[in-house]
Amino acid sequence: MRAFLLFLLIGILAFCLTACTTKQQESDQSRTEEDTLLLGFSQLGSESGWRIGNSKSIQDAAEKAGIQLMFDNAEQKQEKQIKALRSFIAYKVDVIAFSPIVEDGWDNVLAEAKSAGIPVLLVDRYIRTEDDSLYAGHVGSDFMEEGRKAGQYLMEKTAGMDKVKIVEITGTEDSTPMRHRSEGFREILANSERYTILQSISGDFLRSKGWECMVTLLNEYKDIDVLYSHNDQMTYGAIEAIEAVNLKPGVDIVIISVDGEQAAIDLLKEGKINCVVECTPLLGEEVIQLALRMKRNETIPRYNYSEERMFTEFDDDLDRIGPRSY
Ligand code: GZL
Repeated sequence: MRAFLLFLLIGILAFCLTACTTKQQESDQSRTEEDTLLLGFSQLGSESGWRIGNSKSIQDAAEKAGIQLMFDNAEQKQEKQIKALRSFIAYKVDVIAFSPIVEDGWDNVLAEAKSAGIPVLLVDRYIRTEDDSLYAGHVGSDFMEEGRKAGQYLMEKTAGMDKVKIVEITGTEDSTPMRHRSEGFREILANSERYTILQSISGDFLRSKGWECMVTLLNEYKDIDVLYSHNDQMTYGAIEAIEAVNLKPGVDIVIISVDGEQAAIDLLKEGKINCVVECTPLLGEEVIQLALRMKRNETIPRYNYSEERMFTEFDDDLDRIGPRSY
């Protein structure tokens, strides 16, 4: 009898152990399946330290998560981005993510992704479309808020001035950051009649064009009080042009810049830039987590905004700003 009971006990234990192991294997297998991800990412280019930092952030996060990443750099050309998206569709990736260089012209290719059953995540910039079903959500900055922050700094900086003459060097025409950084800035300045925007020229987020724009503006206007530049790269070019005519950036011309690259923070500490509105490129972790959720057919939040700061000459802790990774 004792032998029978012992045999029965061993049998029950063996059964439970096998069941648990299989369950664990199934769980590992299902978790592995769920968490395997082939992500197609179309990056718009390499135009700035911001963009290079953004690409690195996404590539590093994909490697850390152990997912497969098909990464394409469109070198500032929308047609190359569209071609990359079509190749991702042909390759039957699980999820498509991309940073659209401009807001218009995406409906056809995104309709093809939708027909192929591939969900799309917008990264950094937005598209303009009548069909909201063409993408699942967006992750990146609130560019309107960045523009408002620039305006709020300027209101504080120029409180004692009765007339303030501003020039603006904007980013890529028809891109979301260009449109919204302008709009948010003007929304704040509209509260006072003291501000005049003398001219706004696109520098396409490029250092060389930032220099060209500032040379043109300095030749045109002899009484510029403020430069509002939509990214640090164009600001560096503008500073070169300002110094070439023996004006002091940050003193003779107040300079507001956006991004928060290391070089811009260094210039802020030197007093050559007065305000740096942060726009973080470090979106990789969130892109991967959102893409994994999309792979699992989860509904993701439509808007996933980054937390961002502003650094100005009025801060008493500039020396405590840690190293920037872009
Ligand atoms: C903003 C991003 C912009 C940066 C520029 O999120 O799209 O593009 O501000 C970059 O530096 O070129």
